[in-house]
Amino acid sequence: MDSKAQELELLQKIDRSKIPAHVAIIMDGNGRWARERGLPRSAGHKQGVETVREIVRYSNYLGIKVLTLFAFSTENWKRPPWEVNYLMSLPEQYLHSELPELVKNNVRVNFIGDRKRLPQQVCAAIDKGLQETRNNSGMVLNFALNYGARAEIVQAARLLAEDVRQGVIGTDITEEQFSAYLYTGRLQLPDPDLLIRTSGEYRLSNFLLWQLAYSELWFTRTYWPDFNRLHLLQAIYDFQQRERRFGKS
Ligand code: V07
Repeated sequence: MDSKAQELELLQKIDRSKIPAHVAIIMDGNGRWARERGLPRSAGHKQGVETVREIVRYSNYLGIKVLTLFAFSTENWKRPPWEVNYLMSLPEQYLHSELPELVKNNVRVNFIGDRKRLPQQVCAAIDKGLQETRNNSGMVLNFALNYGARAEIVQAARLLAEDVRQGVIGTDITEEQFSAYLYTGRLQLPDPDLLIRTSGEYRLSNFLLWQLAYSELWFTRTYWPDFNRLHLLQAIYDFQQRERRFGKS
């Protein structure tokens, strides 16, 4: 069966009224994809950007409301300088080629992470993306860059402590109040319904620890550069077969 036929078959099995509102993806396996082809790691990242283009388009087509992509973790600074430099060129590259289409398709670009360590050129590219899409009302495309969940939680605690000190709120903190201090709370993003991780690793790797509390988790051995719309459809189909209980018995 060719991939178009497989796509149509999966689309028929999927309940289009129950598409997960927020899908988050850990895009792993670019390096291994490259190594297995005898290519430099940068070639894997380059192909990974092609996958980002395809998955963003298709997510929008499916009616996903929020797509969060883990592009660069706070741990990724430990990689060799040439690789970090290459990775830091990707936000600008991606936005340079895709921003007109994102604007046209009513996609709103968003960003979570610590801007402080990001190079100026990356911040400028992000700002341009935020600025040019800020009035869009369609899918939110949320890039996690220099993101770490524990740092996010600690930073939320600091902001909250300061508000307590200033008497803005009391000390009887609720989960809802706390959530509001996270990156995702400040942007009013819902928690992810579905987390996808590629490349056969079964870890959260310090990604959205608070927000993933009740998310369905879906793993595939497929490397990110080989991930395509069929994998996304399969993940959504599997998601729809599960019964979400949110801690209820
Ligand atoms: C990166 C490609 C995807 C696989 C994972 C690592 C490599 C898109 C972006 C991006 C980020 C911000 C933005 C627009 C695009 C990106 C990095 C790495 C650092 F506003 N892909 N991608 N950023 N990879």
